[in-house]
Amino acid sequence: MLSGVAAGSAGLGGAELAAASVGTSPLSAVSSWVIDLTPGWLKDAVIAFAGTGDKVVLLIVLIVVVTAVALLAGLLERVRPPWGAVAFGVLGAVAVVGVLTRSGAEASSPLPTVLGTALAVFLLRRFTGRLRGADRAPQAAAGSARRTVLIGAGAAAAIGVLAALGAQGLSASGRALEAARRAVRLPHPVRAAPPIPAGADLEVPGAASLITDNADFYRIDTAVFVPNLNPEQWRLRITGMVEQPIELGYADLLELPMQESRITLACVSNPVGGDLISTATWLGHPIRELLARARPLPRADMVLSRSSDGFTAGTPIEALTDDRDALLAVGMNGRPLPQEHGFPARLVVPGLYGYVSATKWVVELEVTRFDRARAYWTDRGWGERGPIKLASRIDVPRQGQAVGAGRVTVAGVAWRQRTGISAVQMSVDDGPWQEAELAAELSVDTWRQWRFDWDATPGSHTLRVRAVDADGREQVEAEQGVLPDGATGLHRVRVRVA
Ligand SMILES: Nc1nc2c(c(=O)[nH]1)N[C@H]1C(S)=C(S)[C@@H](COP(=O)(O)O)O[C@H]1N2
Ligand SMILES: [Mo]
Repeated sequence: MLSGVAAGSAGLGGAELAAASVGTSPLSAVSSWVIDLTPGWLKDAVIAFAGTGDKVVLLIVLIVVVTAVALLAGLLERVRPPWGAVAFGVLGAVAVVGVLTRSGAEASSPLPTVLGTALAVFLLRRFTGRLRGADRAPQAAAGSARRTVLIGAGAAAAIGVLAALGAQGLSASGRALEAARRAVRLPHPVRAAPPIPAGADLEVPGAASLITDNADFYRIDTAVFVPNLNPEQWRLRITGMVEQPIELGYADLLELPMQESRITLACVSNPVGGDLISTATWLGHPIRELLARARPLPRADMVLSRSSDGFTAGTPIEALTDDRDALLAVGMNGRPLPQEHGFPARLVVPGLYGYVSATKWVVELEVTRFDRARAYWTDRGWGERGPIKLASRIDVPRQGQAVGAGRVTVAGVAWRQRTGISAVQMSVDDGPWQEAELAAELSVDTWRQWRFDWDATPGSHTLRVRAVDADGREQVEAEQGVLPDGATGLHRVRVRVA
């Protein structure tokens, strides 16, 4: 069994190391393959249990499966050769299929997997062959032969694990890419975001800051390993139902007039009171202008944006062409997009949940129709259109927090992108709704801070918040889960007052 695990570990480590310079990493390809194949209910269960640690869970499951196969291969090869080698061959073949199903796969993509499998088979046969030899040898020689195998296998296992761990950091393309990203000089916007007005940021300690730092911005995507897109090779194609397909590179994009917008991005999977929502100052070129150059056919009603790793989002074409200024973004809070947020370019569309609009690592905009094309999540039970729902959240005090009696500041955010917020109200222990103080509005596409001075009396209390949008519509109180098109219900927080 040790022979099997050692050979498997060395094979996997070798494959990951090889993938740092050529082809595709089998771990990354198989994990995204598994994500695509996982049924929606299971995915939801894993996310409910592990949250954004879902990918760590997946990697652990993969490693457990590989280890189990390796243990079995070791046993089999010892007693029934060559069935252990066959087991590794099957595992390798499955991984090759996984690699080849990824979008953009080439003939060289499975090379690391093939090399790793060959290494694993070679080491397995070598170790178990030695052990069989030891069975026939005189006792003293047998003991020393077994020790040699033990040391060799231990070393192979350790080197394999180190190689697999180090491969990501060693990846030449990864390091070169981060250097290229840092070297990017973003153009100045022709339309800069107005300065933040006084009174827009209430700066209540513990409450969400008005603009989220890049490092704190929520991250949601199906990518187990962040795609590495070299800006020199990156191309965006506008295809499908257009009179004039167009294509542009990163340098071309940076020459185009840029605009700055403060937009609050939200995930449809954000539960009531959740933190899958953040705000940044985005720098980008209006997608409307690019589409105008491509001249969409009048019957087209959707743009299917596609990322380099095969993710797709279906956005109503009017949301990309109307005056909301949907952006092909290159900058986030004054920096080139961080790799996890879509470098070199992504879409940011005010008013729509990310899964139908905010494609990161975008490489294609296919102009099409809702009755012809389906996007990644709409194929998995989520709504076809995803307008962001009116919602509000209490940031301070936190659930379960103990506070002193007397004046307590309750504060948070409310949002209804495209429309704006006209009021936020607070209710204590299901009592009457009272008006909270609203911060100044940055834009209708940005969340709005609010605060409420609460005269807290000793005991346990429940605070509830609700918002009213600028059209006078009240936030929906009926509770609905995030599936299929975003949660509704009021955020409530229980606090203890001493
Ligand atoms: N390529 C790609 N883009 C993607 C996704 C993805 O899985 N892959 N997820 C979308 C979803 S569901 C959301 S909510 C936003 C999140 O963007 P962020 O990670 O920058 O916050 O990205 C969108 N863009
Ligand atoms: Mo999302």
